[in-house]
Amino acid sequence: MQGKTHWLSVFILLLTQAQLFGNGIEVSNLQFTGEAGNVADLSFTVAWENSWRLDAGPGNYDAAYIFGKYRTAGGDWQPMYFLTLAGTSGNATLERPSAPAPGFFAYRNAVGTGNASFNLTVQWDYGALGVDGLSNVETRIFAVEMVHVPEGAFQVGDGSINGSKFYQGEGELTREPFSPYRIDSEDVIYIDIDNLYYIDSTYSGDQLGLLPAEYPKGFAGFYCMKYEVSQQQWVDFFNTLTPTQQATLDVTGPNGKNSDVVLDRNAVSWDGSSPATTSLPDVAMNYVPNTFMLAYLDWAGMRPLTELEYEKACRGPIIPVPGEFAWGTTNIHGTAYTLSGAGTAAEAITDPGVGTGNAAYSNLTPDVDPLRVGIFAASAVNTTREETGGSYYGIMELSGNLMERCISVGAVQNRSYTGLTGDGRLSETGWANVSWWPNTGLSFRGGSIGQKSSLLQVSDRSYGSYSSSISLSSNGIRGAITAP
Ligand SMILES: [Ca+2]
Ligand SMILES: [Ca+2]
Repeated sequence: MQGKTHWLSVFILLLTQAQLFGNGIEVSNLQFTGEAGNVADLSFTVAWENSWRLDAGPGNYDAAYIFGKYRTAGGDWQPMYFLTLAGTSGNATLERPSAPAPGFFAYRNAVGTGNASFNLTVQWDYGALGVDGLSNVETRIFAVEMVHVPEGAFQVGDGSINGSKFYQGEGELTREPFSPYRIDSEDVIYIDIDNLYYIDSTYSGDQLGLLPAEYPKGFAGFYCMKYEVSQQQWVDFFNTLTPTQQATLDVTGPNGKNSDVVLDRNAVSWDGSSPATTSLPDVAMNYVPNTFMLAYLDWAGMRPLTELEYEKACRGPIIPVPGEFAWGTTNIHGTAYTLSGAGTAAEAITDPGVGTGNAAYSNLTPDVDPLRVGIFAASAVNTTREETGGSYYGIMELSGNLMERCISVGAVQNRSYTGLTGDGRLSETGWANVSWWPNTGLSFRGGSIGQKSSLLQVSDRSYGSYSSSISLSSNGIRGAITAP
């Protein structure tokens, strides 16, 4: 239920030891179970709660995205690329995304809901990497909950044009009524007054250009993280970096929150040499500038969403409702929330709205701070889309909590984006180094803890393209991967 990346680390000499982390997605029983010709069999169990595969409604499924890192003799961590994948429990479908993403997906091979648990074995060709035997090898396997968004047509914009929302241009700027813009392929989209368009505002974007065929438009299927990245996920990432990379991506440093104390619930602390820690592992990770977000996604073998994919992830293929939020209606709770179990994995809201939409926004959270990921699904009185805040496909917190940074339609360096994923490796200094990934001009979507409700609307583009990469208490991280 929580959006943690849980990793499990093992030395070959300690095969029987397994660590379990929290109550979200878990990796356990990690061990080398065979070895032949310098190719090792690596086996483990991945399990999480509230999994689904549906044949009606959205007709989609959730999945674990699994990737590994290894190091030898305490050296630098490197990504693991697996030769072959095998589901040994018989109930999982395994799927590898396009190169260079180093991980793979595991999901239900049949319709069902509830707990998922898969026993998996993958083959790792360590000999090809020049690794001399397994005795000094340490491996960590990470798992992230994701949601499959199927291929299909949909619409962007909701029929209103305030907030520089997308609409179908009809040649005259002021002509009403406005229609959403339908996307029914990955073909080139022209941005002009006769095609995809939006009205000009301070951060709307340049109203120019075209989206090449390679730019992900949301028609093709993709996987989207079920939750915003948590602080534990960030710390797990940070603690696999080299000292040079850590100096670059230190959220406690001047490019982040510039403090080791808890600030707006960012509780990440780092003394410059020991592993970084957080006392709020389940709370969404904030204070990350664009460059930090992109580094995380490159390391994990993921990529940013485009703002078109963001609207698809929220709305699905159904007809847009003017002013709708990620849960598909315009209803939204307006009274401050009370927390129980604050700071724990079981952090919950004791007084969620009933029969209306729930989200963290407009000062409704204690001290205007972000909440733990997945809190609304866990707290809802009725498990409706409104009360859980869930999107059409079951993706959480797409409206509110932290802002969703997406690749914009409205900036030239963003329109060159091709949807290439990271390869699991950062530059020596710690930056993402994926072709055509922009780090400025991004679209800040879905609103956040301190913002008014209109900014939480699915189609709102008040920050359709924002010029700089800044560290804010209200910006977070969410990753995607194009479906193979
Ligand atoms: Ca959000
Ligand atoms: Ca890279």
